[in-house]
Amino acid sequence: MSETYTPPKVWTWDKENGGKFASTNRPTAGATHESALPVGEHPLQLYSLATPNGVKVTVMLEELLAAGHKGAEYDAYLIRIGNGDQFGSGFVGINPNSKIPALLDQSTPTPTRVFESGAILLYLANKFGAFLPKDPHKHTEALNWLFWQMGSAPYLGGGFGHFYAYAPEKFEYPINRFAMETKRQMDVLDRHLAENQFMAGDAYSIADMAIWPWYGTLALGKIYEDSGTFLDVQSYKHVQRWTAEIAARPTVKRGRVVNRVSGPENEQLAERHSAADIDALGL
Ligand SMILES: N[C@@H](CCC(=O)N[C@@H](CS)C(=O)NCC(=O)O)C(=O)O
Repeated sequence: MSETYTPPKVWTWDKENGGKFASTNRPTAGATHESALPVGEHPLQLYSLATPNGVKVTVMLEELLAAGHKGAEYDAYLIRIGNGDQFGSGFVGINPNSKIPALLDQSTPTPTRVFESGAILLYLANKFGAFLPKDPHKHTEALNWLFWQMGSAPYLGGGFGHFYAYAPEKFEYPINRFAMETKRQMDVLDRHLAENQFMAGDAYSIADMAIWPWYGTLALGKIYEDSGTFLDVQSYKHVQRWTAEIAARPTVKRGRVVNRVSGPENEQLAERHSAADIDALGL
């Protein structure tokens, strides 16, 4: 790869351009193969993987169940994005964007598909009337931060994470650009959490559930190897306080293991079909 690159007049696909996701990335949408999705007996069918975007939803489902919402019972099926499962015809039917997480609600008169993790959190919050404050001011504040996360995390994951951890070479320009932006975002959170217990004020909400799997995991130094030191995450004291408080929730401990197929053995649960599947891990 040359140091100075002059873009051609028309971009063409170089399949060999390397990087961790080169085998699945492509410039077109749609299904690549026929593959029906499995369907279980519970009202909610989740097709996902325990990346930060996937964890948002499994934490919400565990929160709903713990709060007594029996209608939130779910089957969680594993989508191995490294193997291209997201391009199967059944998955594309639920999410034409071919990205986890995707949800199918079979309890509605006709099944409802929901994709985009923020839309899934909002759908579940509205369906069960939970984890989204009713007070108009706090409600709006929760939505402000939910949408902040949806717009901001691609700079952390697709920007910083991609160039710091996954790109075939370490390029200074994009690492600098996205390290600076990620630190700016951490400072945004730190200043807000200095004044607020949770993102929407005094009540834990879907805004926290959206933000924690990305920025809390970063604060714990667990997202990209050595990135905690590189970005000096310990200096964000209020993010650290909030991260620890949320990490201690039993529901978060449960939700983060669902559809997880890497890391410590006792934190891996490829599929979840009942509470007992998680209980068996003895978290
Ligand atoms: N904005 C989407 C992003 C989802 C997303 O990027 N999912 C990744 C895993 S974290 C994925 O499925 N990647 C597979 C691919 O890009 O082919 C959301 O929040 O749901």
